[in-house]
Amino acid sequence: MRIDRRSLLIGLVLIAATACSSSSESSTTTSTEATATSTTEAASRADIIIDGFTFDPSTFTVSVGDTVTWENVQGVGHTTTADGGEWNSGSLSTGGTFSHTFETAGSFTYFCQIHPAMEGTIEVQG
Ligand SMILES: [Cu+2]
Repeated sequence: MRIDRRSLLIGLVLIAATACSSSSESSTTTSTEATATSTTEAASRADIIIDGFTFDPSTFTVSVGDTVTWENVQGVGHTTTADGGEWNSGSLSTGGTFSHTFETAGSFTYFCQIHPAMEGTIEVQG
């Protein structure tokens, strides 16, 4: 009887230890989620996000003198290249950004040299 009771106690201690370690695992998961959130906030500082083979938003309106920033968040290289040659980012890898300042008013269309079906427009108001 005594031996049975002792092994029951050992079993309870093991269960408690397991419960303890699984609760510390879940707090680790929470801090990982917090890090992911701040990464998303950093990405949202770009004006135009390149993802899913699209420029988002595809039409973006600014004023003369404004700087537009693109960020590629897709796991594929992309460029932002003006049809009229005003700018060309070259290939942006994942997480890569490119900025261009617009000094003249007008409508500027651009595309991705790697995937020419990707198109966008910057409307610059004087
Ligand atoms: Cu592309």
